[in-house]
Amino acid sequence: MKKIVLALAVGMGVAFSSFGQDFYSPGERDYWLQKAQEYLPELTERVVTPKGVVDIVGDASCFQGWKAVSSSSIQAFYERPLKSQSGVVLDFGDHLTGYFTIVVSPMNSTPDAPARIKFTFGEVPSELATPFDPYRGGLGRAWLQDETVTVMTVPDTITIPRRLAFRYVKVELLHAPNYEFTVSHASCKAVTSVSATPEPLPATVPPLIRDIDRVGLNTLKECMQTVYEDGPKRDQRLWIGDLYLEALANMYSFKQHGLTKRCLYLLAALADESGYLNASVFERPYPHPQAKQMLYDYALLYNVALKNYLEATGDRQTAEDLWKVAKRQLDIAAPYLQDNGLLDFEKANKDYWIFFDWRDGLHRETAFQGVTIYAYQQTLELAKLLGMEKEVAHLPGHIKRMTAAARKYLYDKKTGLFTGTANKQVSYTSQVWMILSGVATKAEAQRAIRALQTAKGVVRPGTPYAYHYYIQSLVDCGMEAEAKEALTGYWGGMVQKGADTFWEAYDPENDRLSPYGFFPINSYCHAWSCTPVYFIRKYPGIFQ
Ligand code: RAM
Repeated sequence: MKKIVLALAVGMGVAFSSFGQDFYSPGERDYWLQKAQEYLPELTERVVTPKGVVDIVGDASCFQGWKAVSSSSIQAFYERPLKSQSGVVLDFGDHLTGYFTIVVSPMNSTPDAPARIKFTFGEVPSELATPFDPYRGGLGRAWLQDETVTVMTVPDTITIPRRLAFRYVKVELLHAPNYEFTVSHASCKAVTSVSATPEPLPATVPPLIRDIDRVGLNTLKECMQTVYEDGPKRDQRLWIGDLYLEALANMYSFKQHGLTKRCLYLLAALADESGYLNASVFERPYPHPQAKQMLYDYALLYNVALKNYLEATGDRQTAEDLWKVAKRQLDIAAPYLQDNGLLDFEKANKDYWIFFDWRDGLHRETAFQGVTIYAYQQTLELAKLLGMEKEVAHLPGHIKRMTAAARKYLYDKKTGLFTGTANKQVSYTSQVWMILSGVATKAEAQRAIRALQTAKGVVRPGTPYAYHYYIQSLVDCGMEAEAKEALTGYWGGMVQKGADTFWEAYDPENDRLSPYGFFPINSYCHAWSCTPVYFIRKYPGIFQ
């Protein structure tokens, strides 16, 4: 099977060149794909059974207004006919990613018709209580995890074909037949490619930090499948931005570097003909990219991920193999660099999806300048590690010029805050990227962070993704107490609201925030929110 997939995918790789001029040769693409396949991890399987039955109860004080309250034992549920308890919710006790099975058995008469059962799977209680239809989300409705099964003959054992991500399962009887039956022996074959156990935290670490670390590890474990997925419920694919953060967290926990290597090669093999990386790729039915979906900042962060990988593993071969790809990503910025040292944001914004965060109205100009400088610096470091500085001899000059321009045009000395040129919006993200790129001095960085707390109309991060960079910027500018407070406040907030795994979007002031217009479609086990694992373990002096 593996061989067939590889042949198909390699065929695809070759096809790239037949469409037009390909920046990479078919041989390069095939080799990168082969390397990716070589590091395809085995999934470990574990059969998990439900811990009990719960009621989903409305409670305004709980996350999104719902909570799960233990109601009866699983045995009691198995023994009674489904007809008498349709709508019951089983609780597996923790977040799982895998395949759900249940047994349907007749009670005391001969089944004479099919049975129709609906299963609804939820990562969080609200998914079991919020009607999915009429559907009004911005992403495909089919991501929502409800499945109707027609059991043609009873007894039978039913396995839902799609892989699911859930803690809770609602079981409803649709169109009751003329006979009684039970459902029992519910189980989930849970899968992950994680097989290592990270080092335990020292006994002195406070309980909240322990909880945050535990939930972060759980999030990462669930997302580590045959690639670093962004979310096992949705989108189940490899995105560069998610990989970047997952790889960091993995580096300080499971240390399964083979998965990082696989993902770096896979992204390279599936780059656009221009040589620029597509922001996300799919493994199935054969490896292919989400074509023409390029995220400016993600493409540049690939270089940082490669540098981090080299530093963590010393695997020069991989870094050398992929250096050409990293070098090519630098060119993405080139057309936008103006004589004054500023990048032309308006122009780039037309050509690319410039991301940084899911937050409506975020003005991304300043962060765009910052991430480019940062990626240039990190790529220069990578070049130095590989002895390739000569190939990027233009970088030091660019970094200097762009930094000076950012200081001149984007910094408001009066307020101590960074804003855009025409758009004077104040956001966390703008300050953060001016700090990470070293545009702000340490003193300026601290002043900007303090000014954020009192400035009016500040645009706050909408996702743990953006929050990660905020914490990193606090660490980088020496605001260690603030970094700890921010981490415990934000991720600790999710823990206190009952998170088993960390969420894709989170605003402490708006539990129902959704980038997609309908919160049940959000992912509640999302890769990019696992990074407390990295902070807690990389900087024990600050966070432990
Ligand atoms: C969403 C996913 C993914 C992210 C992109 C930009 O679709 O949540 O994690 O990387 O957005």
